Amino acid sequence: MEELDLVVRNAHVVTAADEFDCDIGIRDGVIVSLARGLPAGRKEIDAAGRYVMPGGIDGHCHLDQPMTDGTKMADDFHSGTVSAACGGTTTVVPFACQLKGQSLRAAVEDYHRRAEGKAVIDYAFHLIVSDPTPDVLQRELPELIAEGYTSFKIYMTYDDLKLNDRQILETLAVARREGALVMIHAENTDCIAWLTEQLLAAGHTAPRFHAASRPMLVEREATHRAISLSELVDVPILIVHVSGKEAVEQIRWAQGRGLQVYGETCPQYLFLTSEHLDGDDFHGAKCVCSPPPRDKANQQVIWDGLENGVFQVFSSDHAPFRFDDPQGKKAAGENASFDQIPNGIPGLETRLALLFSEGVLTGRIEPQSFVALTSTNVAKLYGLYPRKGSIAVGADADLVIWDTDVNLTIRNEQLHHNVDYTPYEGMKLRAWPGMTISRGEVVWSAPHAQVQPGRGKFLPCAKPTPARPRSERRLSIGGATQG
Ligand code: DUC
Ligand code: ZN
Ligand code: ZN
Repeated sequence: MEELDLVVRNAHVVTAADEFDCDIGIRDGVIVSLARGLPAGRKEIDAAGRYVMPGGIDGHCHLDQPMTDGTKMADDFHSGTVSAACGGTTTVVPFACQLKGQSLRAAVEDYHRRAEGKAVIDYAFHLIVSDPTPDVLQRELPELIAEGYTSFKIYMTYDDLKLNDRQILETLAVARREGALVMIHAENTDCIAWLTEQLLAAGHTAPRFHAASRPMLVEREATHRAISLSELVDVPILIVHVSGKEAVEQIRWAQGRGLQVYGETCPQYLFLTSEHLDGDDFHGAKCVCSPPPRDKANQQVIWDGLENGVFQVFSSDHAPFRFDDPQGKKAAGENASFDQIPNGIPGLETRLALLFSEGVLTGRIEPQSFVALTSTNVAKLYGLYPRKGSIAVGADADLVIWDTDVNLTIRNEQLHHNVDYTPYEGMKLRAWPGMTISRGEVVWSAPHAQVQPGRGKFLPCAKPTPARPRSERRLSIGGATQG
């Protein structure tokens, strides 16, 4: 047998399906053997006693996304992917966002330019469709889906992004025809606008009123509407960044009716509450994101949803704005009203360790479910599986080797993003990736990043594995085929 480039020895491998002890043999960036007692490789890593899992895939993060309001995202494809790698993530899927009036193709080309030469781990793109003109729907979107941009996000709120119900239906119909997966930001825009107006008129301008302007009801109503529109068109959808009980109830209801409605949640809905928006001196702006964090009872519902299968994916929704920066949270001034604060919080680097520490090590979440939520299901939903998202012969050698004997306090100064704060400052963790391997190369060996800008490769995506309309789905049981 030709010599192996790397052997990760004595690994305690966890995949979404299995848990077993073996050596992992890697050649040319690909896993070529899984066995005990593999011959020596050119390089050896001893993982004895440690969990080795597929590298994380962050299926929802915003990097260097052009903004129209004078703000600027703090992370580009270099700092963002370094930060991801140091937190155990080996693939990111950020958004090529169409600005109104712009062609989708121009947005994609612009976004490629932003990534090239900078990314240190592999990346794919979702599209954001904000201007579904006839040309976009009939020509551009189908062409881009065929070229490997097989998922796209649509918004039900934000003035420069939102689609009305008719536009959503037309866009969903293209997804159905072309086999793409649609991610939906579900919040009722008119309710938010009306509540915002009321709050501002009453002089309630502080960051904490951001949460009051987007109560659970607005998310529940839009989630229900998104589900109904997708049912009408008969197309799978993913409801992204679900924040609490009422939206969970809608998704569970849809799933119970056999609809292909998937759910995503994020660390902010497990670890933050609306009280984090309270801080003095405008500090609450650091946790302004949409939907907003809720309360402890809703956190519990989100934990339950991760355990009981309502959610398929766990993403960061990393949307990085610096706090003390005129292009960041203070873009409209030190004491801007809540509606002028850019939405979003950082979380690429802390996503996996937070869930591992508080989910797996507390026994709330099985290790296999952790892998499914943070890697395998993401790869399947976005057409990156089986190259990504598993530890299997033929898969890319994207691995994370966990240190689970640590006693760590999250400090922003130890993170690698370009944001001047983390919402999780001071939180205690019992696990952190000791090593991240991307296509057989060590990119993070605690406490050092070992990265080469531009080594990350663009990944065209296949059509998503489960994204088939109901009418085309067949479940094969014991040879019989059911509709
Ligand atoms: N909400 C979004 O929809 N996107 C980015 C950040 C946020 O808070
Ligand atoms: Zn969103
Ligand atoms: Zn987002």
